[in-house]
Amino acid sequence: MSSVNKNLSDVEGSNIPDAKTFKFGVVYSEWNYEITNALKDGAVKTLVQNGALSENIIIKEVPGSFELTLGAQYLAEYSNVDAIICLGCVIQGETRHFDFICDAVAKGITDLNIKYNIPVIFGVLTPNNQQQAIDRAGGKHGNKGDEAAVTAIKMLGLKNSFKSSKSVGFSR
Ligand code: DLZ
Repeated sequence: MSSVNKNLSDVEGSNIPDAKTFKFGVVYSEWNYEITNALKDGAVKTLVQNGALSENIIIKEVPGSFELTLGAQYLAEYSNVDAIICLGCVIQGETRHFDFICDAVAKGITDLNIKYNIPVIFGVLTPNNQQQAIDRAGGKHGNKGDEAAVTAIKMLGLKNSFKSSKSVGFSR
C-alpha cells in the first residue's frame, strides 16, 4: 500500500473499539531511535486516546528490528498482554542487510500472531531514506505508530466479536 498521498494517522471516523479493558505490549528498536521513539510515542498516545490505561501498556526496547520478534515473544510469554505492537525502522542501505532484516522480522511477527493467537502488529518502517522515515514518524504522512495502535485495537475488537458467540471457547 503506497502512502504517498495518505496521512497514515488519518483514522478519524473509522470504527475503533474501546481499549479500556485490554493490556498492550509495545516493543521498539533502538536502531534509528529518533524515528522509533516517535513511533512509540504515537502508538502509546493513540492507545490512551482510545481508552487504554497507561498501567496496562508495557513498553520494552530491543537493540534492532531483527530483535523485535523475540522481544514480542517475551512480552507474550511473560506479560500476559492481549496484543503487541512492534515498532522499528530499517532504512534501505547499499547491502542486502536490509532484505534479510525485513524478511526475518516480517516472518517472525507473522508467526507470533499464529503461535499466540493474539494480534502482533507489524509497525516497521522500511523507507529508502531518512526523510521518508521522518515523514511517517510524525511528519507529513502522519505517524505509523498511531496506525499500528489502531490496528491492534481493531483486531482485539474482532477477536471479542467471536468471543461473544456462545458456541466458541477461547483459551487466550
Ligand atoms: C545491523 C543493522 C543495520 C545495518 N541496519 C538496521 C536498520 O536500519 N534498522 C534496524 O532496526 N536495525 C538495523 N540493524 C540491526 C539489526 O536489526 C540487528 O540488531 C543486528 O543485526 C543484530 O542482530
